[in-house]
Amino acid sequence: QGSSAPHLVFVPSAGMGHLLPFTRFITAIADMGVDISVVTALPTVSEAEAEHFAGLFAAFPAIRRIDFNLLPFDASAFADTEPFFLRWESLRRSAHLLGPLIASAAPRASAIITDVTLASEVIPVAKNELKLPCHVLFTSGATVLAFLAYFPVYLDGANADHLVGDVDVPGVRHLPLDYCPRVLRNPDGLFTKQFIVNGREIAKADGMLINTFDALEPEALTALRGGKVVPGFPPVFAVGPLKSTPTAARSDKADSPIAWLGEQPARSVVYVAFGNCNAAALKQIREISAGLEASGCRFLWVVKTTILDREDTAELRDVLGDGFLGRVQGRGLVTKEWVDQEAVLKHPAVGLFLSHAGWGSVTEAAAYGVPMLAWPTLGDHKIIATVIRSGGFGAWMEHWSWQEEEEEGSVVSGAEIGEKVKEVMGDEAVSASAAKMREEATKAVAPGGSSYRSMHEFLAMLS
Ligand code: BUP
Repeated sequence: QGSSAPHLVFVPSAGMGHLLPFTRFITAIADMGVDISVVTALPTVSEAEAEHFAGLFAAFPAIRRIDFNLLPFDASAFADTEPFFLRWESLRRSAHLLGPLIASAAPRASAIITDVTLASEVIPVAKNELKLPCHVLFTSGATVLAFLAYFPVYLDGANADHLVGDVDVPGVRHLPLDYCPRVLRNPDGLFTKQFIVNGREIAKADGMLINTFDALEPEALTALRGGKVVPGFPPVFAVGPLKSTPTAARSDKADSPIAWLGEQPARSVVYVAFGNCNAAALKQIREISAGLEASGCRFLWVVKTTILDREDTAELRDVLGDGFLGRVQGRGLVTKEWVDQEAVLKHPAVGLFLSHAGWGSVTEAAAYGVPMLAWPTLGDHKIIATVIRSGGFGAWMEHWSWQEEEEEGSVVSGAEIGEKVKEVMGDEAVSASAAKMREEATKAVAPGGSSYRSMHEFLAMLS
């Protein structure tokens, strides 16, 4: 790049669900006349992330890497806290080191783009210390962003105990307590504290970048931009759907499901995957298998028995029970491997996506017009499921709860899963809405489209 190109310094956070949107955005703008540096926290949190970073720097040699050595972090004060929340805390507590690190970057940084989980620490470093504009790349949707931004305002007006109830996000929608991330019910929890400080601080950012598009989340985008959620909220740039990157981790293992899909009739396959962080209880996995078998549909199922960063040693045959794989041979493919999900969703053989409703999955399904059957597991998934429902491109079984690993609780029966899969597969209204969403997504990123214009407005603001 020429020396006059703006130099953007990206500060991603931990977790593939956070890293993937960053690399998608970075690779989308890599040839748009900007210099790019990426802060990489060391030690890396997982092999998947290390591979992902390595892939990015190998595919884009012009992108600079800024090593960020984290300070030792004693997590003993946070018993029973999710490993990712601890990792975010560790990043947050080292964030003051970013000032000198970024100050010494050459060419001089022109702006910082931070992950939202680090916002309350990185925005002050950028603005007060480095005197640089700071943008937030939000890794979920605009509806969830509206909830995050409004949540501290809601708490200020709520009772003194900060007890969480239904949250009416102005101009967006009424979110019953049950839709809000369950972890927020613990006012003293680490995540709750991070969520509140980040939610307050993002109002001071110079811009919010989101992997969404106007037709996918019209209410939330209009409300955020109009200052209805939080008055004076920063400019919101809806720049999606962002395409996957040629560096996608482990994409080389993707051949077999794609080859298998090539042998299946159009729109005949249910793709079943619940993201990186959601392992179902064994008894629920058995019911899903019964449901898929009973549905009579073809299926491609990514099974996870443990969450990311723990070794998944269970044998599929033991997990799925005797005879299942034999009975569904030819019409069902089950894998524990990472699949190239975007290639799957893009494939004409796929007719339905049974999903946990993670934002990455929803934007990919919307981009390729694949109807969804949402089975939210945790975190922001129920809020995201409201986007699927209001967009009409899928169904959400609100009463289907999710038990993780060995948790006790009621499971959703195979019979019910099978019925619902069949029903949504055959639902023409849902198919039509999904096809319409794909058209809108395609229009949004094409020259002149809403996301195309948003991306260019953002880039113009940097110069
Ligand atoms: Br699993 C899996 N292949 O096998 P979400 C996931 N992905 O490409 P998250 C694959 O990971 P939460 C696989 O395409 C998507 O971009 C998928 O993101 C890709 O869920 C991403 O859907 C998954 O946002 O869980 O982040 O795993 O939402 O709970 O944080």
